[in-house]
Amino acid sequence: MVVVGAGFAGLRTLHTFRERGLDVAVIEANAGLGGVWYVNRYPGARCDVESYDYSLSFDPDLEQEWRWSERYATQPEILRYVEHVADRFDLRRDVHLDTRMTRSTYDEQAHRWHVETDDGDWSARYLVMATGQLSVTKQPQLQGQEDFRGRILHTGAWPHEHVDMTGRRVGVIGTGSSGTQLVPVLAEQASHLTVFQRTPNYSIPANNAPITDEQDAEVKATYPERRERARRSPSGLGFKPNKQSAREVAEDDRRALYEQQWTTAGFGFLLAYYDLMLDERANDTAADFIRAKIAEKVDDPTTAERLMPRGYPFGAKRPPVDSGYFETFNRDDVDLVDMRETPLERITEHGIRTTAGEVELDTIVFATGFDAMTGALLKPEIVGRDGLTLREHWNAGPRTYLGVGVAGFPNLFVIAGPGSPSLLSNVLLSIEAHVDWIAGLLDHAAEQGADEVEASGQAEADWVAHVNERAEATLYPRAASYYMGAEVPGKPQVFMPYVGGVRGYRRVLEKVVADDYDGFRFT
Ligand code: N01
Repeated sequence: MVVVGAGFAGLRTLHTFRERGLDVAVIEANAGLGGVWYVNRYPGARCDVESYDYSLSFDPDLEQEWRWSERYATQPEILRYVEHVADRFDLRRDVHLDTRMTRSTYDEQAHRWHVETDDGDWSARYLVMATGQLSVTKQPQLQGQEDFRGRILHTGAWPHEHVDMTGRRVGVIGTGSSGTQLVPVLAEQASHLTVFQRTPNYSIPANNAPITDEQDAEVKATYPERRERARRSPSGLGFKPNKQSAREVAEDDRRALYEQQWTTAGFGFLLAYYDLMLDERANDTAADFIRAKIAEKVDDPTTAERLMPRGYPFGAKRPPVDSGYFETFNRDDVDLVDMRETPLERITEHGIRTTAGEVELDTIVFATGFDAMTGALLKPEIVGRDGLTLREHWNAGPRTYLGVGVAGFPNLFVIAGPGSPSLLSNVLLSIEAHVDWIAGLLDHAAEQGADEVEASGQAEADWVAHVNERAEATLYPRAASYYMGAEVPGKPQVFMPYVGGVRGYRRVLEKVVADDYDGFRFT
């Protein structure tokens, strides 16, 4: 088996299949382990899922011995955890770093994948794409970029050496999760910070805090129950959905619940009422609450107004989970440029020019995100049956069966791919669920004496239709989000993750197993 990517998905795949006796090689383009956590080193980078949930669950001893220090772990701490896992399970010996897959071709006679890399070729029965959902950065091609005399950085490809921002005038373009995490920390370092905002975001406070020994002991005493709660929850985060509608309750009660969720729940705020992503008027109640919070936090009413998201539902773009983002705009040394009022014209030698004039800068940071969900799958060329490439097969948007298999691409599996809960879930939990499920699938193939496992075209078409139908019944498609492919000009506009929730999706997978892996062909 060749696995592409040595982030959490690739390492978990390596461990699971090596334990089952397969020869597994992981190829990884970066010089180190950790995938997104290896490259997203910008100041302030941390996870927006709680540490105890954003961690591997397959080994109870690992769960007990690792001690998280904060409710939301920082990037360096997560990377230390990845390294620990790699050492503890002796994973490094099968990982080939600095090796990029360039092309893979399925050999229909041999039933094997021929995998080409920039450091030699491999042949494998199974090819597993563990390439992540947010691993190819989106570099905006702004006019005049080459003229800029200062430094340009991207949050998703941050340098490994320390970047000293002391005394520097810094401009940040982009106010998604990365920008929102970066801005408060950069404001402390830079002499002046200018944030260039295109779309305001509904950001939720993280309420981050150190984890005490008592809290740690409490979680570890009941870890299996916590994991099970997560698996049975809609998002894989363990939040119990409220069965009430936001529109059914009295305004005071609703405000009280929002207030409580705002100060405790982080991402779980989105689940305050079951219909926030189903009913526009229910969603408006949460959006209004967040806008009122922004007005409370930001002293200058004009700046507050500019920071208030409008025109798309709360949650339809993934909400950032921040630590002091809005408050940062109360500083004298931080400015907000609203690019809807004063659009960016070009990068100049000395900074950024908008229709309101030039802002002089020493450093520009692109916090402009990723070619999400399909970027890393389409970057190399993957050639399936009859010479069909994955890019051709997906020219109108990604098509998968269950987010795992692709018709016409036998023995190819995607971990947490488009068509599965993926970015709408606690991704770590979804990764582990997929790896274990694929293990069962390959056991079944072995029992059948099959050399080839392939999703059928019909099963794929039915699943794609189901994924779209479920998404259409929600408010998710109503924003120009990366879930929709809207972040990259020219990308097909199709809602990519499965909105049916972790619990609902698990039931689908169980049913497919009960029906002898219905939808897959074993030959
Ligand atoms: O990227 P984004 P991100 N000119 O795509 C703007 C995960 N993550 O890196 O909204 C000007 O969300 C763009 O504007 P608009 C998490 O899942 C997790 O912040 O398109 N602006 C937007 O404001 C997250 O959701 C953690 O109008 C341009 C921003 O750049 C995902 O990664 C931490 C532009 C991009 O926002 C992506 O987050 C960080 C242009 N040409 C990230 N192009 C955790 O905590 C883009 N923008 C785990």
